[in-house]
Amino acid sequence: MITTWKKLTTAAFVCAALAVAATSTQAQGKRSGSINGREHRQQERIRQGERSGELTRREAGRLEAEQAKVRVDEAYARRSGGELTPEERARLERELNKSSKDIYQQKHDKQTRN
Ligand SMILES: [Ca+2]
Repeated sequence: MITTWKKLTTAAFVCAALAVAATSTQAQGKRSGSINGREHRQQERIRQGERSGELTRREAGRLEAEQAKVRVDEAYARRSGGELTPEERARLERELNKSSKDIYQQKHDKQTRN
């Protein structure tokens, strides 16, 4: 019971954070272009990998989860009004460097859907 409740609470928090992220993405427009632009492009790369079969469903699922984590961290960093401090920005850039590398690796390993 307690575990289920915890899971629900966590899920609710993630949903709320993603909603905040979506809202702030719209509100921020170009000012935060580099972070949101990178998130967008990485998401596209994952979709492309799914279409081409370079990513197995499992690989795609893991990469999607990694993207979701970055968006939650971004929402958390923006909670005070949208602006990122240089430290927050640097941290998100680091996470995006890692996820970008992970996408590359998964698209170029021997596991494919076909
Ligand atoms: Ca692969």
